Amino acid sequence: MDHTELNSLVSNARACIVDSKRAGVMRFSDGTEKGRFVLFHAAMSFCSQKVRATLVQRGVSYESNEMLILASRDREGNLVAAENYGAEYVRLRRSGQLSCWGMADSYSGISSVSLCGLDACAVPTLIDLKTGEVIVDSLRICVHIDAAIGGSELLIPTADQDRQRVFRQLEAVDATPHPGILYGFHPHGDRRPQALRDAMRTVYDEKLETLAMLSARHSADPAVVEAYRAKISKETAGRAVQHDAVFQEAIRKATRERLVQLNFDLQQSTTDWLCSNSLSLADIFWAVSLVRLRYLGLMVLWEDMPLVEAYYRLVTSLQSVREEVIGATIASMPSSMYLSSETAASSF
Ligand SMILES: N[C@@H](CCC(=O)N[C@@H](CS)C(=O)NCC(=O)O)C(=O)O
Repeated sequence: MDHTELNSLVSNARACIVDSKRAGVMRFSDGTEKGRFVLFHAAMSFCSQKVRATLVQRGVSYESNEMLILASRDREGNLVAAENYGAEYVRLRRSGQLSCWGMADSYSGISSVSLCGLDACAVPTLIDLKTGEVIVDSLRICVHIDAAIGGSELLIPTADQDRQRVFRQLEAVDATPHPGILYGFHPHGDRRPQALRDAMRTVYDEKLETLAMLSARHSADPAVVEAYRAKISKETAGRAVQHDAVFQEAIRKATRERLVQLNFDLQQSTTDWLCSNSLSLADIFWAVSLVRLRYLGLMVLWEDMPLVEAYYRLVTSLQSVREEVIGATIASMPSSMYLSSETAASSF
C-alpha cells in the first residue's frame, strides 16, 4: 500500500486509543528493525500474546498500540466502548483482509481466520512499514515477522518436513476453541476466576450495545457497516451458546482432544522441543495455549499427561513467554489461583 495512505490509516487507528500513554510506545528500542513494525494489540489477548512473544523471542523493536478490548461502564452507568470497535481501527484492519476471506459472522468458539473468516473488530494487527503491508491474523503475523528477520535463529525451520510439522501445530493451536472456553459457562467444571465470570455475564450485551451504537453512527460507510453487521451476527450467536451445556461440553472435549494429540506428538519427538532440534514457533504457540488453559484452571485436561506438564514447564521457562504471556496475563486479567509469576511453572 502507498505509504501516505498507510500512515494516515495507522494514525487514525491510533486515535481510537483513549489514553495516549498506550499509543505509539516504542518497545525494545535496542532491538532489531527499529521503526519498521507497528502493532495494535491487547495485553490480555491470547492472539496478541503469540505475536508479542514472537517479537521478543526474535529481538524485534516495535511500536506498541495497546487497546482495551472489553467495554466497561462509567460511574453513571454509560457504556465505554472497547477501543478495537472504533471505525478507524476497523478500516485499518479491513485494509489487510485477503480476498479469499469472508467476514466472520457465525460462532464456533474458535477464532481462526482461515477457518472462520475475518473479525474486523479484533486484535492483533501488524503494520510492516518497510513492505507497506497491513497483516491481520496472529498466525500470519508471526510467520511474517520470523521471515522478515531471517538469520540463523528462525522459529520456522527451512527443512520441508520440520516446516510442515511446525505449521500443523500452529494450525492445531489456531483451531482450539480458546475464545469459547474463556467466554463460556461450563455446566459443572467452571474454574474461571470469579471476577472473570462476573465480567462474562454482561460481556455480550456490552459488545452488542457498542456495535449497535457504532453502526448507526457510521451508517454512511459501507465497509465499516458490513464489518459491524458480521460482528453483531457473530456475537449474537456467541451469546446464544454461552450457557449452552451441550456446546460447552463439546468445546471442552475438543480442547482435550488437541492436548491428547499434543501428548502423542511429544512422545514422537526426539528432542525436548515439539517439532525440531531447537525452539520453534510451535513451542511459542503452545506456550500461549497452555498458559491460558492453566489460567482458566484447565490444567486438569492434561493431568494424566506428564509429558505435556514437562513441556509446559519447558516452554514457560522462556523469557519471552514469562514476560509477554504470563506477566501480561497476570497484569491484565483478574487474578487466578492457578497462575502467578511464582507458581506459573511449578506443579499443580
Ligand atoms: N485468529 C485471529 C483472532 C483475533 C481475535 O479473535 N482476537 C480477540 C482477542 S484474542 C479479540 O480481539 N477479541 C475482542 C472482541 O472480539 O471483541 C488472530 O489470531 O488474529
